[in-house]
Amino acid sequence: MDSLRVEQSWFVADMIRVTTDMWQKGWDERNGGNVSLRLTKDDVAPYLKTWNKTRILKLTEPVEGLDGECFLVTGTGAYFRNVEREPEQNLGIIRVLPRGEAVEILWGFGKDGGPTSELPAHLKSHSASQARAGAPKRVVMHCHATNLVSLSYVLELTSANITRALWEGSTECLVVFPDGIGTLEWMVPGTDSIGDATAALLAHHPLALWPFHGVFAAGTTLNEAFGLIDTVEKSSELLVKIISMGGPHQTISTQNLIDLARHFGVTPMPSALAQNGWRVAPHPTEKPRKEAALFGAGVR
Ligand code: 2HA
Ligand code: ZN
Repeated sequence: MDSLRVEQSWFVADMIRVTTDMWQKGWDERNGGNVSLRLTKDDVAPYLKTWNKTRILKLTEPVEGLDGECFLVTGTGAYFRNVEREPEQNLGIIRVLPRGEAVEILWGFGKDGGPTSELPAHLKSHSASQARAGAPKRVVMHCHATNLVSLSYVLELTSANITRALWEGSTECLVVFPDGIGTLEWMVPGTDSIGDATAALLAHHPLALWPFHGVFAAGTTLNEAFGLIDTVEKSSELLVKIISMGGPHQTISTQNLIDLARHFGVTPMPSALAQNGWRVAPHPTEKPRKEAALFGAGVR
């Protein structure tokens, strides 16, 4: 009898597809980006017996609320470009051990590889994102979405301002992410601190911006997490073009946003709805001004 191979499972197939799409989008140069998918007991049950050479990896800090949970995760140093060709080298499956102090590597990551360097942010975000309403969030996704990262150099970095700009960048955005995008300060990646800060944002928003670096999304499926980032990135591309053309001459108004929210039955993030338009940060060579340039609001 042929032995059951996890490479043939729906979850490895879907992970290959999404990481390949992310590579082709240009969001994951070199080893940039990482993805984790929570697996159910039913997902892993058929394969558990075939995984008999496991390794233990101690976590830098214990993680709460995930004891016994299994995740399919991209590997540290893994190039998304290579996931399709060598899934067992570039992906792996981990199980969180009791007390959340360590994980057991059940499958993958080559001979001596391990899970993504951003594992703290992933595990903490898996835990925290369950606080949001709706179906369980099984996916945490990080990448270097080009236009969104570009915007982080120019827009005033508050969650309300970035959210408002993205909502005005294209009409579907408010409907796709009414809870907006949270924004961090620049922080050193791969640390427990950036993991804690990201998880705190993903308890309230489906998305978190790491300025000058990338984005995190927490979604119910790989498809949904990818769709969130794709939508944000489309709006960001439009905004980059709009700002490059000198800024908007007209835009989606606050009343338009209210009408959209009512029609689609969503509740917009209050601080982003209350903000009148969106702002670019003052250029460092500009003299201090009373108020930063108002891009959105100035065109009503
Ligand atoms: O895995 O993207 O943030 C490489 C990264 C770190
Ligand atoms: Zn990154």
